[in-house]
Amino acid sequence: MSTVQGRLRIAVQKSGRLADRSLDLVRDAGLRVVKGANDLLYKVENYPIDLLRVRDDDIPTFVADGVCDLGIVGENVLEEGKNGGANASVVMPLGFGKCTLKLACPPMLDYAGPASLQGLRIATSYPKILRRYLDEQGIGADIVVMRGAVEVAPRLKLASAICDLVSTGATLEANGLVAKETVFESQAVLIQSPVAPEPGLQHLLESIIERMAGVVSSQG
Ligand code: PRT
Ligand code: ZN
Repeated sequence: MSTVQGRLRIAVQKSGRLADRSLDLVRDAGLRVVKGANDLLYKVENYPIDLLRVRDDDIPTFVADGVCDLGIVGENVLEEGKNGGANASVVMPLGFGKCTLKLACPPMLDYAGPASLQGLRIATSYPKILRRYLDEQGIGADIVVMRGAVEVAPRLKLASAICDLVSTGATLEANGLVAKETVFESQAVLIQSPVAPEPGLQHLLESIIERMAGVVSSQG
């Protein structure tokens, strides 16, 4: 059962690339959002719903654990955060926050396909997704985990290649890197908890999902 009696919770990114569009979606679905007592929680005036505003990395766990009933997060973060336990499930893609996790390297690296990465060091913030890709390709490479500024790794000789999110490609270009392989395609998704809400809120949960689906398809 959901931890807060009588109210649904939706986890959204507090600030960052998905924050505005997530709030827009919630509002377009007919939820009147007002600031709560603190920055962490926004309240919905016209329904028993709260928005929990957090780091995007925390959203999959909150939803998986039933601390939140729904969440809006990048598929890349969801995928990287998966573990052996119960996971949040994807309800639908939302059509924003689109980006691609790509392998990229400096032009001087003699690149002739993924096999060229054998035995090299690759910097990324997505070690699990990258490892899975490398395993599928049968490539043994060292993964250097960096929380940010992955694109500087080759210049600093921390790694020979990187695996990072790309949207416009401007960051790769500014750092003299060339995209080579697509590892994972991502966009924002609505995720749902494996933990059911209390019975009285089930109908509201379903109707919120339906309204969001309506908003997304009208934008498609
Ligand atoms: O603070 P918090 O932890 O919540 O946020 P964050 O800093 O971890 O994430 P944030 O706000 O940067 O991104 C949130 C989500 O937006 C990501 O998880 C992706 O699902 C999605 N997204 C879409 C992107 C991009 N596009 C993107 N371009 N996330 C990051 N980038 C970065 C990329 O890492 C690289 O540094 O932008 C740079 C490349 O952009 P281009 O346009 O130069 O190619
Ligand atoms: Zn984050």
